[in-house]
Amino acid sequence: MVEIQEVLKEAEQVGVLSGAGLSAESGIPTFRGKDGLWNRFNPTELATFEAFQEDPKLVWKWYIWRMHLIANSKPNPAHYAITEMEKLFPRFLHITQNVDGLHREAGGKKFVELHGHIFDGKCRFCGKHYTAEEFSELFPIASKTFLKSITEETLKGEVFRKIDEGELPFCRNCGEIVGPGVVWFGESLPEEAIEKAFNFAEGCDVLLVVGTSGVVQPAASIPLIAKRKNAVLVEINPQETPLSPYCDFVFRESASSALPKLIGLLKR
Ligand code: BV8
Ligand code: ZN
Repeated sequence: MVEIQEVLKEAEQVGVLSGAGLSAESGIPTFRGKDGLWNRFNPTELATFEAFQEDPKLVWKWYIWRMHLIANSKPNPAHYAITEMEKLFPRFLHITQNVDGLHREAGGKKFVELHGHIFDGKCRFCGKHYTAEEFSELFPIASKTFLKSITEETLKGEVFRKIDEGELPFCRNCGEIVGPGVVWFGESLPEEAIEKAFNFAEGCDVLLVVGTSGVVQPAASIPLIAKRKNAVLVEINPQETPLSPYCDFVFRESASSALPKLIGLLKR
């Protein structure tokens, strides 16, 4: 069998499709794992526009809790390895489902965020988008700097109390309550991101599928689109997934151990 080293050495266009497993070793819980978020919360009760309209305070407390966790996390070696890949291949793109932005903190430039960015704001009533900076002015308790400066008990005490008392982000445009800048279930993905991701996947010589359970659509179709155009698929995941049978190479290990190893092979 051709070694993965040769395949990568010849590759001109390389993509990475990543999911929550990429940030697991930064201390951010995944969605469907044993200690996953969805085990403690029900996604349809929280990550949908209906849930938000039903109980915006509950949904905002859940997101602020996650944003606090992310604000106090750092990229892990897997994020840095992906950033390094940007320079190792003539054409490279990191297609992520993650909303935590750790790939940005790791110096990544060539990425698309299929499911948005958790520190941005999105008004689902008038469509206005708020960048992370604009949103932190509108909703100071959602700013990274503030969240970095408080403990979990301040978060669950004072901050949650403020939200309960009605401190929420009201849209500058239409006055309605602004939600987090992520893609919820039932919402379509950002046109530009999905277009760029699908086009790039079709031209890939190699696509690395890192830390995703491959269940959420349409992201989970990206590896199959690449495969149909003869890409070599590489799965990096301690667990088996529905994508495993389509993969030419499988690393049944964590992203932060496999990715730096792959970089090492390339540099030899
Ligand atoms: C849409 C953002 C329609 C919010 C998220 C029935 C069948 C098929 C599809 C559907 C269906 N019913 C509904 C749908 C569509 C639905 C969907 O796919 N549902 C699934 C659950 C069945 N999809 C949608 O609704 C999408 N929109 O379809 O719109 C439409 C079309 C046109 C016009 C209008 C509307 C929107 C999907 C996006 C939802 N948003 N999150 C937030 O974060 O709060 S989903 C969420 O799941 C995250 O974005 C996450 O990235 C994504 C995927 O999960 P993973 O990243 O894979 O994470 P997971 O925990 O599952 O797996 C982690 C993996 O890592 C595991 O395999 C684990 O083994 C591994 N791992 C653990 N540790 C490590 C590791 N790997 C490496 N190293 C480690 N250390
Ligand atoms: Zn608005």
